[in-house]
Amino acid sequence: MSQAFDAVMQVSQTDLFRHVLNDPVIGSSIWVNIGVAGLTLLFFAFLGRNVEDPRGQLIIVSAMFVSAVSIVSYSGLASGLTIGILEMPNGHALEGATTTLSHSGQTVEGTVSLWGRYLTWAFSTPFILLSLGLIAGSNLTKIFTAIIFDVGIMITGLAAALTTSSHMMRWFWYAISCAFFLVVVYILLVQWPEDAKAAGTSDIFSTLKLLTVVLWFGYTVWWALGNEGTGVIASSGITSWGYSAFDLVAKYFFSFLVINYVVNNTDRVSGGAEYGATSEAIPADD
Ligand code: RET
Repeated sequence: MSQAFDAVMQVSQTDLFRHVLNDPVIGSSIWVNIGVAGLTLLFFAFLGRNVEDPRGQLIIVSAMFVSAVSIVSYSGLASGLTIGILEMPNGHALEGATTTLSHSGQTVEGTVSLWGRYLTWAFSTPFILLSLGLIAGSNLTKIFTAIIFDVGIMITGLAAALTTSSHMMRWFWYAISCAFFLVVVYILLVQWPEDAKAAGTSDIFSTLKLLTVVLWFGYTVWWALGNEGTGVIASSGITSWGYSAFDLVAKYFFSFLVINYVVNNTDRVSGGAEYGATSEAIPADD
């Protein structure tokens, strides 16, 4: 009787908050990143403190914002606000799966989805691309194109994760997301390297490009393997740690490389003191 009651129990936000806090694997995958994001943000502010060039500052602020969004993203997950327990549709590997809440021992139907990640990637990854596009010296059209398709990747990825009506529709969303991803890959591998050559930033751009393309494919494959995809990795904790590990390199190490480059090569990325000015006057630099 009590078993049957547990299985249909509604899971509250408080339950999810406590579940995360008490599950060492999911919990650490979230809380570690809040700490690292905060520390990197302070470190980056320190590192970039003497850059006065407006275009250089724009690249630095853009890279720093990735860490700022990360704190928000992981706080959403830690608080249980952007987590759900989803019952997967017929045909999904985790159809009929149950989750035992770590704080109460109660068993509920469904698998844990950390869907807030996909939502917040829509706000963090555009700034990765903005800093890359600016370093490559690309034009507004290409930067805009990369960013809107990138937002498209994340929102359709969110749709794939949240769809519970049909197994096929989950993968249909996934396919749309991958199509958008190919547009971004094309810009990264074909368009921006040429721009970077012209801008004299090929050396750093090649490193950042490689890091980005390899890791972003990593996220894509990980989704397909994880508890929301084929379920080859059925544990939501391990799935979450995969993304958290990718994040350490794709966000913080990436931003470090960007900011460190700008600090040491400000003249290469400079657009002059009037860059972006909105009137004849040159704005004060502090
Ligand atoms: C999803 C699933 C649907 C198909 C594709 C995906 C790609 C995700 C990527 C994420 C990159 C995230 C980063 C986060 C750092 O803040 C949504 C997993 C193509 C490329 C860099």
